[in-house]
Amino acid sequence: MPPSHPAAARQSAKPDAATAAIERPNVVGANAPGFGSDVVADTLRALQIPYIAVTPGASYRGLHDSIVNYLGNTMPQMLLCVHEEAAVAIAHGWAKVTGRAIAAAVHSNVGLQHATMAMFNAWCDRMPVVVLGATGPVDAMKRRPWIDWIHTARDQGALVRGYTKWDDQPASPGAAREAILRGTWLANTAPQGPVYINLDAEMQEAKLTEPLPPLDAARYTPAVTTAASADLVQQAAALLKSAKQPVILSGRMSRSERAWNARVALAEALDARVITDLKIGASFPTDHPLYVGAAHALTPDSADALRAADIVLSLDWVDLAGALKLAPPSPGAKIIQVSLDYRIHNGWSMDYQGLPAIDLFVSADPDAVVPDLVQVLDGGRLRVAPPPRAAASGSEPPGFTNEHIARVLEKVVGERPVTLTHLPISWEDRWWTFRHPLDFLGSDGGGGVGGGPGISVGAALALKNSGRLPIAVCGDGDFLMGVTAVWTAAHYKIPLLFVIANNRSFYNDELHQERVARMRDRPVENKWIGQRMADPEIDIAAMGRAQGALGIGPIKNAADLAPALEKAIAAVDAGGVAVIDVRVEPGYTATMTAAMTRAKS
Ligand SMILES: Cc1ncc(C[n+]2csc(CCOP(=O)(O)OP(=O)(O)O)c2C)c(N)n1
Ligand SMILES: [Mg+2]
Repeated sequence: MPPSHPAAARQSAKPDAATAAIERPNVVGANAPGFGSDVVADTLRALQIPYIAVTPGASYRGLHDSIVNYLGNTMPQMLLCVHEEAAVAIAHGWAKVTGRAIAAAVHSNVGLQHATMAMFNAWCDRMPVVVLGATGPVDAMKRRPWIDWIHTARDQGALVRGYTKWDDQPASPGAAREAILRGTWLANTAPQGPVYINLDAEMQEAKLTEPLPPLDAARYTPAVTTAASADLVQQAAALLKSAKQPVILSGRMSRSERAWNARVALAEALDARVITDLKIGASFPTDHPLYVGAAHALTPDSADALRAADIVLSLDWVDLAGALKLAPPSPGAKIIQVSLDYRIHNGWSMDYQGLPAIDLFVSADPDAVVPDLVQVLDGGRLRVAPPPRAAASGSEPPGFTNEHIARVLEKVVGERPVTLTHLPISWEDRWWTFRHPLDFLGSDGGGGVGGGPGISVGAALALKNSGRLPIAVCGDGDFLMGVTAVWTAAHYKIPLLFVIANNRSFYNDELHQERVARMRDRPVENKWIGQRMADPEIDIAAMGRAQGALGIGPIKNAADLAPALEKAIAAVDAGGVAVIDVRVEPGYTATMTAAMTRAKS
């Protein structure tokens, strides 16, 4: 399929050989499609979708049979998941690395209900996922008593329509083929996002009355131009040339190394200061002299840079209006927005954020615009060679916190390439240096806690054989809500290291209770009630072991962390999954606390 997103060009749709050897069916006999669901399976293969993450259910038993017994469980291969939320999160994580959609299959209305939060996360993260669902027979005469009735809904897609790009319920095999072609094309086209296709059980299981014509999937999934017109690029370049203190807000971008290099060239040509966002994947080298800081909301340095700016170039910043509200640039400053995001804003979800005042709007994919800008600007004011990787600096922080995890982890991994597939809420960009677009993949997107484990498993699958060590640093709340994704990683031999920042609490909300107590002049010391997961403390290492991972911990001080990490990394290098329970103290950094309380005030 032609790519519609720069990252797509890099993806090999080839499944991993070790994973491919798992769950081989016996005697795969059928060589001609005989049923409606065979057509669906054929279409997934024609689109070269390598995996379908599944949590099974009778509503799609026809499709299940087609993938196993007709396709031989190859292209796509099933990834069995213990929860639908994990199935969709795994597909989301795959997309975060590759820029392309794989499929997930969920059972009727109930499976879709389990999947919804993960679909919302993928939507807010603008990541493509093709979610296939199913319904009991639409024709009431064909329904089995009770079960087919409770698992049939008039408009199942309504459950997810507010946070998918498109949904459909095709009524024939030909229509199902078209729906999967259209859905996959839409999901992969910028701005990307999940789609939902609901397959009628009756349609799946019915015998084909006549064969469908041959399919050339590429002709139904054309490349979409996402570049800006030359005129708009000229206008943007002219504005930028006039700037004395330009700032780049480096937002949603692909994992392409070429696009990364172009971004660096643009910043250098403009001598522009660059702000990134930990909500999304790495987009600029954090050891570059022009780098200011990353934001959950906005760090103090980033806010200062923004206030001093005379031109702000937003490269699809997630919340441009919010940033300009928190740190208004000087009067008369010009705002340039490069984004296609407006194309999918809808009436249900407000994840589109506030409406920013803009002086020049460039309706295009920033990854396509930046190289054009660099060319038009033709060199620039500054040429800086990136300095060597900064050594961990400053004195040892007190206690045992997420910062210790970062410091020890950085020492243990040394110079080997690492991908941080997920980070806990309380994490600061200065703790880790990003030098490559795959060094960090960003957050869950929608603030749906529990996404971290599944996203990390999908990302780790996409990173298999890349030479990169995937590391998921998850809060204990996040890990526990999505914990069964560990089994899928262990079962399909997906190497991955989980480091759990276990403060035995939904600590984020302790901070909120503290704030409310202060506002109301009530006892702050009760903030832990209804938040702490203690008495008994949950044995997180055992939850890893229970699912086939190496479980280590609890690790209660920084000195024990390095040997634990070394042992865990050896297990991951040998192809396994490891989970380390690190018992950090409850508490957030001052910057994080300030950002949260500011956002709430
Ligand atoms: C599905 C869901 N439930 C609840 C919340 C509210 N919430 C936001 S952060 C948070 C705490 C997460 O705990 P953990 O992952 O352990 O991180 P910590 O704050 O302790 O560092 C909660 C419960 C949410 N965002 N999503
Ligand atoms: Mg916690």
